[in-house]
Amino acid sequence: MKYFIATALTLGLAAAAAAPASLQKRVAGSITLYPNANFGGAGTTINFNINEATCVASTLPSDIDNQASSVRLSAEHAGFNCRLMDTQNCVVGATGESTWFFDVNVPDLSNADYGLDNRASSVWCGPV
Ligand SMILES: [Ca+2]
Repeated sequence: MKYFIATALTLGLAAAAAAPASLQKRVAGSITLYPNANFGGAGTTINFNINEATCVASTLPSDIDNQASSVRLSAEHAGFNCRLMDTQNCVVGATGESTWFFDVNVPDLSNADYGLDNRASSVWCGPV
């Protein structure tokens, strides 16, 4: 009986030691910001390959900064979510506002659920 318990413990420890690498989430995707609602106008795409919550765009190019009215993800419900901040560097605080975390396309950022039309200046994404 002792032999079996020791074996089980050994196997258990081996599995635990291997767990961090095998459980680590890494997700690759992209988010595209459009200047008009319903994905209208020339999109600006931000690609990412991340294993934790990351400010994937601390600033935005001048042709989309404070102009985004809709956003499309590389895939919906695909193991990551994003949020848009109205500040640079993904700062959310007393003066910073942001959208909710979303893992779906948002055709109209003026919708009350998001309320960040023409205001996004940085983008945060993370695995879920
Ligand atoms: Ca706009």
